[in-house]
Amino acid sequence: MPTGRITVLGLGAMGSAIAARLRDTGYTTTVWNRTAAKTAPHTAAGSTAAATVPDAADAGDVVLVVLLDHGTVREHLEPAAANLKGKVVVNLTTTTPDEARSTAAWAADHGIAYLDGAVMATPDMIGTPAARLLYSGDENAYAIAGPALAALGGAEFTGADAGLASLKDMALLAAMDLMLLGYLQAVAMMRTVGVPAVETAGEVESWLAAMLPHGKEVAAIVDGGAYDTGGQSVDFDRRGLASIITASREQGVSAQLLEPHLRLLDELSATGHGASDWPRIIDRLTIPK
Ligand code: FVH
Repeated sequence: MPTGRITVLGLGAMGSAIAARLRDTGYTTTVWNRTAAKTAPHTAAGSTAAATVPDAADAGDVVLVVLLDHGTVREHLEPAAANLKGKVVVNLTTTTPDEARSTAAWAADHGIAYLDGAVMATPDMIGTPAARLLYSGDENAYAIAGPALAALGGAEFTGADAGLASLKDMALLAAMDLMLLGYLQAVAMMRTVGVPAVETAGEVESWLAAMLPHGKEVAAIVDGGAYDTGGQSVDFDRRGLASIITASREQGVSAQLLEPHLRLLDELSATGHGASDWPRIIDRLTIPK
């Protein structure tokens, strides 16, 4: 039976799933939520409800924060700083890397061991091997909270920079976002001739599955940094993309998702890199600090 007192701040969809999983695993759990009525199913199942965040902080050795956003987290943690001193706080709320670093600095100033987490899962996946949770920040805090965190799903410590978990989360979400927009572009094009989205979805899935392994080749070109492998070039890609844009427009479909990509390739070509490997586009994505 696990020992340790865990507090969960926030009982939305994700916080509720996390509190339930920890309770079911055998942890003594205290919960707090702005809308107090949401604590009822948890107290009925064996958790204790705290009336205030400071009370909730007092009741746990490890405090998991699953609130809406960075502002909400700081709004509720700051008044409880004295109660959190000497404890482990694991913030699973989605934040940006710099927001995570800012909360880590605030925690350090108040003697709080801070871990920032990123949940790569939906609430129904919590407690299953399909859930992947990333953590960064205080490694000692990770060692203390580790057994409880392992109950939530696959746990990975990504490094001492508190922003790393969030950065990886955001990077993977960026990849997903652009991929799903590509899917919608294909659906929009095929819909113009009456093909239902579900049929195009199957086609896109097979096509992307065949193409995805090439991602590692792209990565090798970027890591090599020379962009001279003689593979698909910027100018070759420009011609291909121009055709896709024209085809979209011919079918009455906007190309506004594709146009920024073409602009980046055009910029590369105009600066003398038309013969470079197309992944050189990454240079256009990097903003000098
Ligand atoms: N749900 C998911 O699939 C995703 C998976 C990836 C990571 N996210 C992040 O997890 C955080 C919480 O998400 P959630 O799904 O639990 O969100 P909600 O169900 O909307 O619950 C939000 C909770 O935040 C409380 N809250 C909102 N505003 C305030 C406030 N000003 N003061 C105090 N608490 C606040 C809200 O309380 P209430 O509305 O019930 O009173 C909920 O407890 C989030 O960062 C996701 O990005 C989940």
